[in-house]
Amino acid sequence: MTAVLIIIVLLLVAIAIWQMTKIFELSQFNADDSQIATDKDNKVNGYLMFAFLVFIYLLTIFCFWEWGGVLLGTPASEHGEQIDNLMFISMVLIFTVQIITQALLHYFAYKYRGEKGKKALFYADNDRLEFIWTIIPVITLAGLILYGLFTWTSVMNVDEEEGDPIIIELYAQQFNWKARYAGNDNVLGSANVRLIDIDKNNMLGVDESDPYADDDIVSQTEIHLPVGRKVIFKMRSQDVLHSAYMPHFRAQMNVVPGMITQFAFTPTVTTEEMRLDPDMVEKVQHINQIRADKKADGETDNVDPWEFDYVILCNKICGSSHYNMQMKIIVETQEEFDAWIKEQATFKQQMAAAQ
Ligand SMILES: [Cu+2]
Repeated sequence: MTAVLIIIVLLLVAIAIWQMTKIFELSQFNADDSQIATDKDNKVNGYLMFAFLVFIYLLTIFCFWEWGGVLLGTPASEHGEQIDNLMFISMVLIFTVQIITQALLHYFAYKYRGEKGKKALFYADNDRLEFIWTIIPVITLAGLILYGLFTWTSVMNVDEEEGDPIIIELYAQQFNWKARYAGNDNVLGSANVRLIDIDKNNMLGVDESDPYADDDIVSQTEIHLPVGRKVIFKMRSQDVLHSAYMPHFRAQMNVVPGMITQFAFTPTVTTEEMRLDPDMVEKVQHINQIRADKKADGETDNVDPWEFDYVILCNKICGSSHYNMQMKIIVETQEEFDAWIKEQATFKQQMAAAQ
């Protein structure tokens, strides 16, 4: 890879030197003018502009056709729809403006191509025109920004008093996630990296002397969430900057050493229901097809058909194993959730067992 880059750089440097000598020659008095563009050259360039326009339109259509299927699909949280709408409206605006301006840009490049005897018109200014092309973007962008701000404020509602939320700590560490449930009192016991005790498997540094910590429950492998109940994630990082990314719930928040960040949402679709979602069924089939093809080509011996699960991923490049920093999230009914949480050992029980 480095070798290819070096070759490309050397090639570009050579082209630059060649072009500069050409400019130097042309600027000489009595220079040979065979290199000055003729009407025919300008016409060819004008048509090439049109060809480029067609190329970028076709490329856009091809990208949608080929990779449109990797979009996220049905949102699985209450606020997910709002985020998707904001994204959709922004994209429609961007694509509309892009399609129109590119067509105009390339058409004018053709129409006003160089021609012998053709002179550029000196046009000082036009207040009305300038007013129009200033005010339209101002109104559009102001509208979009206001809409985005309102969406942001409504999504970032982490009010602990509202809607009986369940409180979970997300603990990030190179290169894994851990979750700590606040337990029956729904209050997290205090914690500090200095209290981490590997012998007792107290990997989150939870304070044993804090009574609030007694009923906390630490899960090292998966997060269970009851459907329809608001959850507030309080995030801590042990080492470097991480980012908690839960794409299906349209949730992302940086996890910063030395401070607690938070994000709240209400899951609306259970894992079982999402597995039956037509979009998801198609996506899973597609991935399993790729696996089967790879298996047939002898590229892999991983034959297990993949089954959909929600995930939390790390979205900050935090080190060598960043790519695999993830944990499974299971959204289930309240009864299933209660049954799972009952089986988990509390922090107090865990510490007592480690004595
Ligand atoms: Cu990370």
